[in-house]
Amino acid sequence: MDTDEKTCRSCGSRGLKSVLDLGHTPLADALLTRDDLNSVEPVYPLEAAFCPACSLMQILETVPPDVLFCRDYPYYSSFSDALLKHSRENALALIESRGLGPESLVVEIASNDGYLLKNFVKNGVPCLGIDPAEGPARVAEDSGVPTLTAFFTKELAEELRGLGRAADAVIANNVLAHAADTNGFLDGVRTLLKEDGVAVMEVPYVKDLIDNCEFDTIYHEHLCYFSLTSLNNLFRRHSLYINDVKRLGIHGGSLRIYAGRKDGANASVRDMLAEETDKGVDSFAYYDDFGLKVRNIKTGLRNMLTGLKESGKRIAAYGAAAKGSTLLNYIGLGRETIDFVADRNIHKQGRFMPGKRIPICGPERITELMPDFVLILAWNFAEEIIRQQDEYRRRGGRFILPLPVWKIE
Ligand code: DWN
Repeated sequence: MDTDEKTCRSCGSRGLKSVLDLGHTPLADALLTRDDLNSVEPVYPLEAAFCPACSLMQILETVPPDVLFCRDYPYYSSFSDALLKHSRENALALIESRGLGPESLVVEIASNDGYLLKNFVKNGVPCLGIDPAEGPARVAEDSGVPTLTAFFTKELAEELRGLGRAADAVIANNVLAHAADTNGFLDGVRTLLKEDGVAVMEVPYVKDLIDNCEFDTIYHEHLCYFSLTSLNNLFRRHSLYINDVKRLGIHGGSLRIYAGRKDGANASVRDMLAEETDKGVDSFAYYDDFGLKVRNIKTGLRNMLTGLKESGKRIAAYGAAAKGSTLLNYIGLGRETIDFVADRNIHKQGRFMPGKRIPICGPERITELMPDFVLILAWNFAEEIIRQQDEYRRRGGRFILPLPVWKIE
């Protein structure tokens, strides 16, 4: 795609520079039903580019949000124990550090199935979830988490504020990167925040993505790939100030930022901004050879897997993750190489992976069928997954971790 036609999602500048073109791909979370197998899936351009003006990496195509996140959205956060533990610790730390109680209000944008807000409900802190995906929102409501089934917009924020629902804390984990209107999203957050309120957001960290070649986390739901520099440029344009930042291991490496209406950046922010400038994360050169590295990974991974298959080995995969769709479609391997994908999310079982149409089943199939190898597509949860598959390992099964360089465990 000619990047000259496109303007930056954050600052509106032209002159975006292509980083990696993954071609036309199906939607990573659009898992197919058996009936869908009789029809052609829609595909969309998937190309990442860098904005030299504000240092934001982003994809060029915007797939309509109601196509991505509403009907049948299959992602439920509660199917990962590690994520539940991470979220519980985040919630309890916030209650403690902000002195939240019965008079407070916590709003979570992209609250999914209530996996995080349930900790506020349990501790008597009034909260409100906002999520457009009907399935997860229903699960949240059924578990006692008040939830609006809606996209978060500046207009919704103004409506809530008008109803007196100003927030002491706005939590937005793994959603800022998904917002089709990045600037409107931040205007909405500021509108919702009380004068001394805090916005707490987690986003995948682009430095980890580039350093560890996590190209599979590039898919149409993820419109932006943030560094602290690009976040800082974006937030300040909306009179929001990042005052604290933490690096996290979750999801292959993330940032958690704490922002507010007042400017009071602490040393963690100053130090990380300085480190990014020192390493060049704020300039295109940092991203320039990413495409070549990814193409080499594709060749190596594809050759290893096809080699195992040609030698008579049986291979399955674990984790019908969105990142798994990107990886399988990019390396071009499907049912001729991988027999099935196991996943413990019951909403995904019985469906098929986008593009390669590999069947998705429950994890019990692994010890039932005993494939020689299991490729872990949800590598960000590899420790938790491998721990569960102890019997498979004891019976001689082996795992393949795909990135940054494939290895067999
Ligand atoms: O931004 C997003 C990230 C945070 O989560 C969303 N757009 C969509 C989603 O991306 P993903 O699907 O790549 O995320 P996960 O959480 O890495 O996917 C893990 C998959 O593995 C899920 O389908 C659940 C499954 N799983 C499992 O079957 N057994 C996970 C664990 C931990 C397990 O033990």
